[in-house]
Amino acid sequence: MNTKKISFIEAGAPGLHIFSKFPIPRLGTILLATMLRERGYEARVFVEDVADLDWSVIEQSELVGISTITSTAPRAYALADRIRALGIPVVMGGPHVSFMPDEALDHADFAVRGEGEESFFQLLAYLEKGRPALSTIRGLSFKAKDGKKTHNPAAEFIQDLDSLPEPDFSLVHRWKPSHIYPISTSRGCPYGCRFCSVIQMFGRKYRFKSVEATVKELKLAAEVSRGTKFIVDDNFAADIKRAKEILRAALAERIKMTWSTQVRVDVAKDRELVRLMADSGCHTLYIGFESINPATLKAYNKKQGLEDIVTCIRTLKDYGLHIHGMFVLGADPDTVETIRRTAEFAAKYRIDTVQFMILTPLPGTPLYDQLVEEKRLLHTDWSKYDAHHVVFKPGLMTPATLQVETFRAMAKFYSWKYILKHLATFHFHYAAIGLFGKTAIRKFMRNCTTELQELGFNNSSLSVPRF
Ligand code: B12
Ligand code: SF4
Repeated sequence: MNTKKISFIEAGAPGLHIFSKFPIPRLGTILLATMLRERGYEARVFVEDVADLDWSVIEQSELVGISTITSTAPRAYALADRIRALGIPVVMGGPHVSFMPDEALDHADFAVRGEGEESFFQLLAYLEKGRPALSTIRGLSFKAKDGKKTHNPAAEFIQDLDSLPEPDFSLVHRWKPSHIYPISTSRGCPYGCRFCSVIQMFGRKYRFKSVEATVKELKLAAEVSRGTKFIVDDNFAADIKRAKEILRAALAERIKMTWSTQVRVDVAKDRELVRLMADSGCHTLYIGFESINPATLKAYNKKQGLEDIVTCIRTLKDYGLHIHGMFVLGADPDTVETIRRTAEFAAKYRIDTVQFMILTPLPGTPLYDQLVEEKRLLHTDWSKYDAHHVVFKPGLMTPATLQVETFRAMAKFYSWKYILKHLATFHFHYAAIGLFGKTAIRKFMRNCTTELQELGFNNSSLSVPRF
């Protein structure tokens, strides 16, 4: 068959989340499209959170690839059904279908599990030339001739990340140079937190691009985009020596850019690294603090203590770096008190922005396996697996209490005091985030009314108090 015109779709979020105002595409589909373009294909990428789909292009496609995480899976499946009804074959990929390939094959012709670069191009070769045989393509799930869902062995992880091209954002429909610009410099993470799917998806071995390739990519990013550069690595400084070399080289090359990334609290143990980050234009560090409850940190297998969190905040503040603190609430040792104290902690230590996420058992994680085994999942409406909805029975609270207390904690943090304080100090960006947070919480509360009632919560207790 002919597969010269290929469209990719990153299915849109089911509702508001903290980054809704600043859409960032995941890099998978853009990388695949860039590789296709290099091989002479016509490829386009549609990211629903960036712009509406252009069906006139999608309907002309000879193959469509759809990327999904768990919360976007229902939308991704609806799109797959619609596209297949047009007679266009559909391939799905991404972290949800990697762990739920049977489900994906109810909607798509093929599912690619794990990293897609190798498997996708082998599948294309099969579709175009009939070779290699489907059964030999690692990481591929498909329906055999007798209709049996077949899952080939997993693919190997890509060892040479330098062999991947720099993603071409001009392939993304309605992409603007002012948008936040994502960059990936490494894959995998040497840790093993129980709620995280990164290890199962990208492996525990930390693989990374060379310093030269990374700096070249940063340079290109600074040229083509005015937006903040977001290094999407799960743990940018997992290899501290390498991180420092990159930053030193970026400084030597005088790359002018504002950037941010995700790190663990360990970064603060190396002041030289923190200084290099600040000097090279780092604006915000996104840090998985996860919990102020030591028992919960242990239950998450986070390998960090409360004192590490406090030291980290203090050190980063010494260097003027902003902190986006990510907390995951609702572990078995957590109580209502834990949640309330988390909001107080974040305000007391002047964390700049926070995300209070509700613990979510994502397929592929040890947490998911445990809660399935213990029959503690409330449902599998994946659209609610977005870290803003309670989807399991917590240990020491009712689901409704966890839901409402998390909203309250967010409302308490993004209070009028927070907004006015930032207005008074001319930090308008944060004042705007505070206002957005406030509005979003109210919308969430309204949207969740029915679910909360289903969870047994009393209607009169649903209001978010004013702080
Ligand atoms: C950047 C990022 C974000 C950004 C942008 C999100 C977006 N557009 O979805 C922000 C900060 C907004 C965000 C928010 C959220 N995120 Co996030 N995020 C990431 C992060 C760190 C990097 C994504 C990326 O670019 N990866 C690198 C590229 C190369 O990987 P990839 O896109 O997955 O593509 C590869 C394969 O998946 C596959 N593939 C992917 N698509 C396709 C399609 C086809 C056809 C094929 C063949 C192959 C294929 O091949 C690609 C190349 O190897 C990942 C972690 C990670 N390491 O991936 C988490 C991750 C995707 N996020 C996650 C989650 C849970 C969320 C939130 C729900 C909660 C939160 N953290 O706030 C929200 C939901 C947002 C939404 N879309 O609704 C989870 C998803 C797990 C799951 N099963 O659902 C991840 C995996 C993190 C984790 N710790 O588990 N996120
Ligand atoms: S949460 Fe962060 S540190 Fe923990 S396993 Fe996932 S990527 Fe690694």
